[in-house]
Amino acid sequence: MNKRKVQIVPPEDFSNLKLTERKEKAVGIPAIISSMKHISQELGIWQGIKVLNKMNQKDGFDCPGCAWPDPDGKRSSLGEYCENGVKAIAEEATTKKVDPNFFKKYSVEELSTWTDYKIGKAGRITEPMFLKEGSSHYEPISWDEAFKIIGNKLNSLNSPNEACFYTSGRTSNEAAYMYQLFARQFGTNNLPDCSNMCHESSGAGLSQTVGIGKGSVTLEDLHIAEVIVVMGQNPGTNHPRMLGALEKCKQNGGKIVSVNPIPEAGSNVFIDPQNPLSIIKGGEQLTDIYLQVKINGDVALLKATLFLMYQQEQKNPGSVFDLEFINEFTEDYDSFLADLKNIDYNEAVAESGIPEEKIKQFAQLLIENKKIIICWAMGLTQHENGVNNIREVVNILLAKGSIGKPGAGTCPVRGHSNVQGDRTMGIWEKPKEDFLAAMDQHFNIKTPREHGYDAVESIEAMNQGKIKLFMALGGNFISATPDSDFTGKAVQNCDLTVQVSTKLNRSHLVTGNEALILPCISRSETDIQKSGKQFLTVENSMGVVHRSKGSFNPASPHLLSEHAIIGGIASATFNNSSINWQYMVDDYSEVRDHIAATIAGFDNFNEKVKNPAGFYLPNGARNRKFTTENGKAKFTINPIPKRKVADGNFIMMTIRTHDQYNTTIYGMNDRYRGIINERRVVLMNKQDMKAKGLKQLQQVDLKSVFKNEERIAHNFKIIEYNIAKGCIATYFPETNVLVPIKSVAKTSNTPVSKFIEVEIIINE
Ligand SMILES: Nc1nc2c(c(=O)[nH]1)N[C@H]1C(S)=C(S)[C@@H](COP(=O)(O)OP(=O)(O)OC[C@H]3O[C@@H](n4cnc5c(=O)[nH]c(N)nc54)[C@H](O)[C@@H]3O)O[C@H]1N2
Ligand SMILES: Nc1nc2c(c(=O)[nH]1)N[C@H]1C(S)=C(S)[C@@H](COP(=O)(O)OP(=O)(O)OC[C@H]3O[C@@H](n4cnc5c(=O)[nH]c(N)nc54)[C@H](O)[C@@H]3O)O[C@H]1N2
Ligand SMILES: [Mo]
Repeated sequence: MNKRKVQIVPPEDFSNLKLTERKEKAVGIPAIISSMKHISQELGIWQGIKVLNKMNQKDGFDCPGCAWPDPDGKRSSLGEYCENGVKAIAEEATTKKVDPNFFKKYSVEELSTWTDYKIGKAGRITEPMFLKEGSSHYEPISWDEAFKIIGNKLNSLNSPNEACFYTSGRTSNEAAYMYQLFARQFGTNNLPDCSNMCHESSGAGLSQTVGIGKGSVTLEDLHIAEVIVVMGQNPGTNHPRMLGALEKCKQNGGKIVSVNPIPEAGSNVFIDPQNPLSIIKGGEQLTDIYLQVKINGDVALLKATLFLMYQQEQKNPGSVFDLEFINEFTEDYDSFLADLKNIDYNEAVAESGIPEEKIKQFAQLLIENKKIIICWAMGLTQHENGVNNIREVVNILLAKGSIGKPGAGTCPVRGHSNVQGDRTMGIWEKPKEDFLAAMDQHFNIKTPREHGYDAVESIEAMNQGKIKLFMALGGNFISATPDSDFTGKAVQNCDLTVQVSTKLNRSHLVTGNEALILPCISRSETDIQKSGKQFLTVENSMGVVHRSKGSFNPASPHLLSEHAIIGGIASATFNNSSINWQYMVDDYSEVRDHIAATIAGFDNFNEKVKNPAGFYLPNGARNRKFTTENGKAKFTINPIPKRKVADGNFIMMTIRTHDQYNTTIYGMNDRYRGIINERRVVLMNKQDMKAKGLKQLQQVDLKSVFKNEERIAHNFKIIEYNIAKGCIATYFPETNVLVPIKSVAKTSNTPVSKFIEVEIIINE
């Protein structure tokens, strides 16, 4: 048993909160100033500019931030990046170092009392480190010894299923492919990933209805859409380059609808920092209709809207819905209609929380237009009914025939820059039979058929002592997962935890009995192997696979690539392997040849990837070739969610600030929301504050209530905010301690991070 007394959750102290004006406008000059500040603090201005000149260019590296696509054609010479991409690269290319002296100076217990911000700012990890059983400090270890420890441990397990291999979505296609192959050759499908906590509901909802778990639109489609609906997403912060696409849509006469419990900055006005005219003009008003939905009121909103659309359709059949498309390409339209006719329209309006007038405006827009795109992110997926949310989105698009034609379709906006590619490469705990069969045949191995653990199941298995070795290829499992205390203790049950990382985070401090840190080179850095300089490939949110090539010196000469680390572990684990792991490390095109032989859409991979703009993967929904069982897209019936919270309690969503990348805290400001230098805040509606007798900046604790279980987080300040009534917002990961492990989405098993019942307790 692990005796170290480490802190699982970040310290609950306040910083020094300042409130400033809330921003209606996104990007513009303040964004340029903010990016430059981050880059000069971390790597100096000249090196910074050199690095930025390579980001998202055809001969450069893919931005390590979000998965928003690059233009297929010419790239802007002024830079293809955004403020938050700059922060992401500043964080990665920092010149600060976490070296063996650092670990000698600070014990893991001491480091665990630091804030996540301070931990992350310590710098890049320079050498492999080992935390021995009973030891308080990490010590340096050679790569060979580290690989041996892992190999020996794996070979000592009673079953391959006592090992678990997590992936975060920054990993390249080639590394992801090697990693899943390694896990399956070893004998387990325990391959949880960050996607389990992210767009898993999108994958499930879309596969069931249109036959592919990915979106159907391209970047060009957004430019020519007549209506773009942005639901449960904050593009101004999390996908800033999407604002440019929304702007193009507007300039072409399109309309933008935003559905969100809070009016997020970027969705209102966008100032293009690369366009001096836009700066002078004061930007483009982006949102035409803002619908302030209650948290999880989306199905109710969509149903009320469909009801209004159908009323119009009945008057003149075929005038609103695309009956030709429905007849030829879909099924279950009749049962969908039967259900729609019977809904309680007034209840649906009330449950959405939106004034009826606004819903009518929205319905009218959808009635009048035929090229509709619906974009969404975590506001739809991280709900108990997350899968149903996506299915209801699909219902609207199918009714309008708005899929599989230019300017129309589904657009789940992905998070991590290669999360979609990792899944394509087989990072999945529930692999399909045809995928496994292809692996077996190509490599002459026998991959396991039994499904593995996803992220939540892994935590439960660790809690029950069923996992002895936990390895993570990137990410920050401790802080990204729900129920921090429960998860932390579960991970501490492991014999050995292994983290392949660039930077220090809480998962290096809350560990198994023994722990290894294996530091790797990052995307912007040169990767030289036996056959010479290597490049990687990634897949963006729209299914374009393209290469990414780093060109800067690695942060330390001791770093290995993720590929070399996986290859090293494989060589230390298998004695007589039918797979030549060393070849794959020596030359990544070898990995691409294996991918070409086993994964659909990658034939001639090494040839195709020579095109600097990359190539599109097959996508049936894009051409109305729905890859469901019978080839038809499916209408579905999704009831309005009924979950209520007790009187006086609130529904809490956990969201990102403008200054973080998931658990990496770039800075302490949430500039657009006017919250400076504090993360322990609760955004709350004025009327709710009044009803509860709460004052601005009142100090409170938050207690989450779930099926007679209680969880508490201390010290938050109330901030009056324009948020839907009955709803509050706090920042992730500080409030992950309040997300119950058993509160998960049906089918996708995604933690419900956007609907947490909370009681507010005054603590001063
Ligand atoms: N700079 C930066 N970029 C990022 C990330 C980052 O942390 N920083 N993270 C990356 C990752 S992994 C991901 S998955 C994406 C996340 O991108 P987002 O999904 O935009 O991230 P969140 O902050 O979780 O924001 C959720 C949004 O949904 C709204 N919302 C919450 N509940 C509901 C609801 O019930 N209904 C509706 N309609 N809206 C709701 C919230 O108000 C918020 O605007 O961004 C990626 N890009
Ligand atoms: N309450 C709540 N919880 C959430 C969410 C939420 O909205 N609310 N969002 C969920 C979502 S959408 C996601 S995607 C997950 C994110 O879960 P994760 O992907 O596990 O977390 P990150 O914070 O993105 O991981 C950051 C770490 O990755 C490592 N890293 C960075 N770059 C590289 C690299 O190039 N290689 C390697 N090997 N390591 C690297 C660094 O060490 C860094 O500390 O969190 C989920 N958790
Ligand atoms: Mo994500």
